[in-house]
Amino acid sequence: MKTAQIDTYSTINWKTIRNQFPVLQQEVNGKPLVYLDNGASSQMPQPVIDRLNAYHSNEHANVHRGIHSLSQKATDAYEATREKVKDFINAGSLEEVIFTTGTTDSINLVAHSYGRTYLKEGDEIIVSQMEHHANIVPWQMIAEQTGAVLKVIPMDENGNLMMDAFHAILSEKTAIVAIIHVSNALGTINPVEEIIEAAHAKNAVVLIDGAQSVPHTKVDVQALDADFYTFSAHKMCGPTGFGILYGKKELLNKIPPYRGGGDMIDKVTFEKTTYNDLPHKFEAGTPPIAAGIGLGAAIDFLNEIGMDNIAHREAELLEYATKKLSAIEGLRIVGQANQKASVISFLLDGIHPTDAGTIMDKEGIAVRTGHHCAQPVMDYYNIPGTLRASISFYNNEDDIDRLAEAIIYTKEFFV
Ligand code: C6P
Repeated sequence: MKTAQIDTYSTINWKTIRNQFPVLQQEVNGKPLVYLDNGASSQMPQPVIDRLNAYHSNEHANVHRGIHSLSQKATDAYEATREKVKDFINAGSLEEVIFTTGTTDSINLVAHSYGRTYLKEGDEIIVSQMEHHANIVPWQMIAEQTGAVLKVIPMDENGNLMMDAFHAILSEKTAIVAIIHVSNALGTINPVEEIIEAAHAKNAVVLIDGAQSVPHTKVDVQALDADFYTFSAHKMCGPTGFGILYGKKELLNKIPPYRGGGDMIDKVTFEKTTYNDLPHKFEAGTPPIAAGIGLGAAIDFLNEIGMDNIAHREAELLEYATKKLSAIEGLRIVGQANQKASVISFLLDGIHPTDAGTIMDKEGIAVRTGHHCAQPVMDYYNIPGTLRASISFYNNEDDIDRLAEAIIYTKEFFV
């Protein structure tokens, strides 16, 4: 990821930051925990946990419904998160920030609401070989219902998207381009600026799956000119069950609600229902209020460190880890793209990833094993899965050293 000139970087005490994550202070299987599964879910720092406790202890009430003080307090705290998200990703207005339950929910909202309304037979939806299932399956479902056709941008052996192929696939028939910003399985950072510009030249709408980018670098949705951008709170030091759909206002206004119920309506009669204004039109039912407030605290925490500093620290750790792991005989890194985020997928000669992951867990090392909800990536490499170390800014060089030691131990275990 690109990092700006960082004036504050040298003044940051990463140890103090790490100490704010209580989960990291424990032993697992008798060994100090090394948590390298941040791609699946990152950990919550004390200020986020404290904020959740404060809400549960003193502010719990439903939002947007009560005129009583507690409900207003909860609503204010919940809506403050919308303002924080708007600033965090530089959305044009609060109306463009839709609260969902996560990236999967956000993509389904666009696929079902936009897709079902505007796609017709013969239209094309472009995704890539390295999509997470959440950015494949909803589009397949909509393609089946509408007669639209799914096209796939191939990738090369290193995990770079083949951009010539993308430009060749893109045509007047392309209605939607739905692309992962950073691959969860390979770490590839995709050239989304180029993809968005080219797609817009053909009048296609672009959705970017930012689940693995927003937690790790500064994202400016207006500078990108993304039409839709999606991400999850639990991968950015926030709680589970909460996520964001950013959408351009004119597009969100053009599409129908995804789910019906309380809060998303203006007036309900048995003859006809009219809908609430943005953003509430897409937010039916009681939301995960605590999780939303928790995301606000997580954004404050990330902002205090600075997203450029976070990107810089993770790039340092990625470089350290790549060198360290590359030196281990019989270890193959899967995904060596030109631009990479702090994810290392790897294989050990002759050892199934699940077996290796089990031994590493005994050593207190948490890595993910399997297909990482990206089976087409595994099919491409003709492998059942990988081991994946996904690194966060609160990891350190000791964690990487422990990872390397555990890998060597695992290799010896299976000799
Ligand atoms: N990837 C991983 O271990 P949800 O579950 O809705 O918060 O996020 C889904 C999702 C969508 N896109 C990308 C790029 C993702 O990485 C994920 C979640 C986790 O890689 C769990 S499979």
